[in-house]
Amino acid sequence: MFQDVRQGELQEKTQQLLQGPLKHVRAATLAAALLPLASVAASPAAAQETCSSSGGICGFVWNDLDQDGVQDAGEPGVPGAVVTVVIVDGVVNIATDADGFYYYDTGSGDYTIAVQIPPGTQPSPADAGTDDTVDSDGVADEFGNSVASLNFDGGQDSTTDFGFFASVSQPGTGTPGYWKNHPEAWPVENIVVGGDTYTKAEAISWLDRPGKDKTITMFSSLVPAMLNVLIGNDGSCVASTIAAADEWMTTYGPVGSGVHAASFAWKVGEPLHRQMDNYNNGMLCAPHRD
Ligand SMILES: [Ca+2]
Ligand SMILES: [Ca+2]
Ligand SMILES: [Ca+2]
Repeated sequence: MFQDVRQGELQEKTQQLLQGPLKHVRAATLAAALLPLASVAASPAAAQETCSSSGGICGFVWNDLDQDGVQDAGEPGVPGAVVTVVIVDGVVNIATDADGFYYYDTGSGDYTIAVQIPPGTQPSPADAGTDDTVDSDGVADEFGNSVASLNFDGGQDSTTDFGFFASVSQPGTGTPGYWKNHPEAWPVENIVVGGDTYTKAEAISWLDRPGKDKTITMFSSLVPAMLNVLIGNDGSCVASTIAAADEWMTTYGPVGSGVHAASFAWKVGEPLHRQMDNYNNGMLCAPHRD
């Protein structure tokens, strides 16, 4: 009850600020400005599990520690997250309170709710499980937000929540040119391709060697893909392709065997090469090193 009253006061102060001097302040600055206010309403030690306001849209922004997209006991809220509510005639920026809740007092309508992805995190999987009251609803857009839409039919709606978890930091992928020119960056002294062992120097001498031999093309995307995984990049999207390409090199290699572009071998091999090329250029599940 006491919590409700303080929460109500906080909302009112927030609204005054939003409609007054802070109306045009950038979202991030606004979040910082509202943070001290939010901490006034900090709840006792036990984390709240539901919104405490009596009406409008509210939701929970939380640290989804086990990355499953579901709010579990012990997963803390993210205070001070920047929440943008898109309304008919514009946008309203608010911030989550000290417990990770956001509140926007409004009437029925269609809303889009966007939360700035906190630095170093990524959104949880959306709509995991069957219970909308405890799942995460946001999906990443290309502007650094996690976005959900809500058809609000009045009263209170507390189902639109946003989970985030810490991104695993990856060193980033290198292209054949990078691995050819940076022998010091190689994590191994020898590499096995298609059952044959190459020293680092031998492998480098083949990388991107000009010519029409497709075993060189395959070697030049396969070896960098292997190295990119070895140095700690996520290889989940390319693991089966690497295995198939290695198999291809066993069948049609070793490198320098003179496979032509018009051959059946390359009909099978080219899609593998393209996939690894995309991976090496940071277009798949690991970022480019630049
Ligand atoms: Ca979870
Ligand atoms: Ca949902
Ligand atoms: Ca939900």
